[in-house]
Amino acid sequence: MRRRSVVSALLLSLGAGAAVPAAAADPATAPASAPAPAAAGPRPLGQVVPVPASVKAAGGPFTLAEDAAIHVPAGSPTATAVGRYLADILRPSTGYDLPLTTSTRRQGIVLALDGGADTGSEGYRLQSTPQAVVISAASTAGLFHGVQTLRQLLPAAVERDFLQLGPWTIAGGTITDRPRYAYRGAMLDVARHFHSVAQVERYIDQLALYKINRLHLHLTDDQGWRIAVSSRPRLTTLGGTTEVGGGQGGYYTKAEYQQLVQYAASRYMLVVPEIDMPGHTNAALASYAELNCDGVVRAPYTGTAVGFSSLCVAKAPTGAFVDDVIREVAAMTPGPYLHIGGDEARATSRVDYIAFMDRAQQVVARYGKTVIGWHQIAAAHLAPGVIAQYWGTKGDEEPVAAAARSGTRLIMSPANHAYLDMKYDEATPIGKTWAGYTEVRQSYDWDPASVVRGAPAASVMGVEAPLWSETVSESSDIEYLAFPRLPAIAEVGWSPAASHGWTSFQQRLAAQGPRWTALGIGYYPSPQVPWQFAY
Ligand code: IFG
Repeated sequence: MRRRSVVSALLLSLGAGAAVPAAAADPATAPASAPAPAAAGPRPLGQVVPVPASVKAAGGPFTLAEDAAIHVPAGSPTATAVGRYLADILRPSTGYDLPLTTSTRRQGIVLALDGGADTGSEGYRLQSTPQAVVISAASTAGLFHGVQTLRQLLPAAVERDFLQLGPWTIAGGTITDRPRYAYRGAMLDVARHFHSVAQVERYIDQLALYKINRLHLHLTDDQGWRIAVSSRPRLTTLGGTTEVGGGQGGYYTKAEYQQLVQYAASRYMLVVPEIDMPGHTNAALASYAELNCDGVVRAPYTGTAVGFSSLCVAKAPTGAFVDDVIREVAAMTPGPYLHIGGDEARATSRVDYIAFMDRAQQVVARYGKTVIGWHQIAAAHLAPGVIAQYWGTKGDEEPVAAAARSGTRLIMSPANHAYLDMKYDEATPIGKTWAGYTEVRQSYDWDPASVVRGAPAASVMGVEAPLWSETVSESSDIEYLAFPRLPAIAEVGWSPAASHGWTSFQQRLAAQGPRWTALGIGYYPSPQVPWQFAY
């Protein structure tokens, strides 16, 4: 008997007929010792988040065999990397070898770069028959997104990193899928509290499960500067050593930033760096005296107020500073976007704000990047191609709608739906309340195309879920606030508007609970969701 079979037999003899009951997110509601009910048949093909564009159940199920292989196309190192990513997920839990092979037999799991044009640059087709599961796409990004769907079609136990009992069965049929929006982002504020490379990589892996493809890093603020700029060393040697609450802070060296960029890229996520200016700049004002109008260096700040700081727009050193920073951040960012903030510049006069933002846009363009700014940037003269990120709650900001009608594209992050740092309710131990308590249904029930009145639906390029970190210092804090609301926003960004429906989403979200438990994600067990605890 092969080792695996011995272990499986042993587990069976111990009566662990079902998967070991998952530790429920809320011990109070999970049965104390009752074994989880035996695994049901394969989950329905469409029980996936985000819901696929098209699902046709048909034919018998596919069951992963012990001697199955993962077939990858020859001559594509990036497709092979997707195959290896999938193998790394399946091997520990199934105990199967799952070798990668370039043989063209359609048996086992097949990743094929031959997607029909109808799945676009990020979509895929997944066909499940008793012989094979075939994921085909026009790009490796599509293969990667198809793999996320494949993961969710398998029992949640597949996410465990130690041997589980199968069977590993997927319902028969065909999924054809592609995203509604091209920009599906999550923002992590690493300035208020610093989050290490490992913490960010952990979040990247969690975001990938829901086909998020943009990671916006809020790198600078009043409380800390988190990205090394060689021509301005004190930004990190001084500005990087503080954070909210007085902790030691931290920052990414250029090598560490590159590591994050590459890790995100391996999960088909582009990094969008944000240098917030001219407000939210106390860390810079504490590092270089000449950036202050009075020439006096500011004291480091570890509180949570906003709107009190401003670069001195009129002074030449400020222009030189902006050029140094944007030049170096652009050079280390392969993605097309550079976010220059622009929010809450209450200590900057309107005239200075417009002058600053007009000039900053030119600097970003000079270094070959596309500007993203918080929607207040619409007060300035927006160059063609500039993107405004909407974070309001009322949708009545006419300058934003006017800019959109003139060609500015919008990323939707309405704070009363998409801000993951909002408390769920008054009992939530961390988070803020200024945009209102936000339960998961509120994060789900909105349409990006109708958030800003008067903005053409075609001006919306996507959605983004910001997570501000005034009250967020650990991965457990990130996960408690992001799950279950991030998957809701991911579905809003990926799935067709016509498929939008709380009842369906609620059921599909409930099935994600055991998956998060298997992944060690301590999620908020929202009372709005009929959570499943067995897998
Ligand atoms: N608004 C500020 C953030 C953060 C947030 C917390 C934006 C664009 C409130 N600006 O959101 O810096 O403090 O919810």
